[in-house]
Amino acid sequence: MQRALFAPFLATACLALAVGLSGCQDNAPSQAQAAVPVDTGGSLKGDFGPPQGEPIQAVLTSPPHVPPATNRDHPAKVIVDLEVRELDMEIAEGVTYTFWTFGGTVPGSFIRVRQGDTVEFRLHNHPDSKMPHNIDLHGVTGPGGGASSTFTAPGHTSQFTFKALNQGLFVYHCATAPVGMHIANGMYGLILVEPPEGLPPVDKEFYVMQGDFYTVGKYREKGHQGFDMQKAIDENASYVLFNGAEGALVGDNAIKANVGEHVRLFVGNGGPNLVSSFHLIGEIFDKVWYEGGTRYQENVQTTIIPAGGAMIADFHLEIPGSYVLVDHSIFRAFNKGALGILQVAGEEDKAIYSGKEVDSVYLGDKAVSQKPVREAAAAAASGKLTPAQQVAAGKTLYNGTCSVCHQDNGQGLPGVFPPLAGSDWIAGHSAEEMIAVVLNGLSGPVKVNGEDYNSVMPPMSQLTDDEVANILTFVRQEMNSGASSVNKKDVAKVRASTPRGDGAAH
Ligand code: HEC
Ligand SMILES: [Cu+2]
Repeated sequence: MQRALFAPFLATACLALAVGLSGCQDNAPSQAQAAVPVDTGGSLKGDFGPPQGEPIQAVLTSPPHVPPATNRDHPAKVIVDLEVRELDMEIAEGVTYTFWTFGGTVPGSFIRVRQGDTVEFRLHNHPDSKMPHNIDLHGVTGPGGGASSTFTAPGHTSQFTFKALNQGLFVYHCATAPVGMHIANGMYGLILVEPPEGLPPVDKEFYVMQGDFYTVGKYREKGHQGFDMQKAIDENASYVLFNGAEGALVGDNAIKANVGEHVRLFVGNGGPNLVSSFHLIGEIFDKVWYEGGTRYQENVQTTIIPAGGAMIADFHLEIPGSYVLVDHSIFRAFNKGALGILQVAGEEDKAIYSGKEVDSVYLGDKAVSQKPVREAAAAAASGKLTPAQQVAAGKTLYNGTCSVCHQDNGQGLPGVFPPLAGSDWIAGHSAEEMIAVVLNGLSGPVKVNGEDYNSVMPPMSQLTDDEVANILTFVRQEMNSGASSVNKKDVAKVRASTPRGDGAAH
């Protein structure tokens, strides 16, 4: 996109350098010269005159989809209709949350216009809403970015018009008081203002946006969860998510591409609090338009996306498999949900990568859809949870939680990790004692099926009561022929009766 401007700029640079240096040759630009940025002129040069032709209705897309390129060589009048909806949706398996949305999704609908366009923006607040809302678009030149012009009560519509003077990828968000709460509930999205010549063409484009969420219950605690203002003030997120839900980009929802394709990610960070260290495990970004601006950096591993900021990343796919999007502040990925998958199909290339997928151990239960967990949670909510549902949910949770050490089928590793399947330790101990092992860990000598172990199992108290109940029901019934099931009240009792040590999860 900067190509057309290179030649004249290099000539100028040569002139300037020639004052103090010799040997500046026009026909042999050095690498350093080629990387010197070109001035786009900013908002001063972003007005290409009045809109031409008939007004165009903007195509809005839900994440992870991106509207097609505008493919225009002139400024137009573009009409955007965006509707605010307050909706109960899943934030994690078996956990619901009342999201406030732009367009019915978190993040909100993706908007794509061209620099110089005149945008007629209509904000509709659905009659079922309980709150007034507005919108501040970071791509708007003018006080409040549209916020004061768009304060909209439930059942009303507001309209304002702006000219998109600066190119770039911009965040938009609600700015109605309390602003932090509206953003924490999911009120943000992205608007791309294309440079006049468009972005370089790629094969696939995706829309991903990170956000942090604050629930009264802890991570994955089942049922409907309300917003926790104090946790938000303390910046103590219960969830850090891509596209508004744990699993929004996992399993069947993974984004998909093929070997040989050029892929582009438009990634925003709604915050409200946390800065993202955005990383794609197993790929290197060929280009990153950092902070959503005009310059790109090349060959990037991890890029910072500020709260209320965005970036564009381009890369080429060589090897098939699962590539994992994470916030590399890594507890957020594995313990708060900030994880998504790019599933790449195609031919192996052993010269570049030898193969062998390690997902199951690396990602644990994060890489697979947790449908059985959701079904068990729904059944528990209606008081009809069966041991079979607990076993199914427990099996899903066992994978990656316990299987890392006790192995996929509970067979253990001789001398290192004792078996859970057909364990005489389990046969000789109560359900309460098993619960205590999971919550508090176990160390010192133990004998299982005639073999001595003297190692350490760390406490796994970050698991919720129903997760522990379901895992142990699976281990007891499926791996140890029919011991009794465990319910979450038993787990709560054991948890309450054992003080948590320093540094343990609650
Ligand atoms: C980091 C490795 C690790 C993980 C993860 C782990 N364990 Fe263990 N577990 C051990 C070790 C090591 C021992 C033996 C401790 C000792 O030697 O005192 C053990 C012992 C046990 C025992 C008693 C001995 C037996 O084999 O019957 C039970 C029950 C058990 N673990 C259940 C679980 C469950 C359920 C999970 C998942 C929630 C789990 N463990 C996760 C390492 C682990
Ligand atoms: Cu709002």
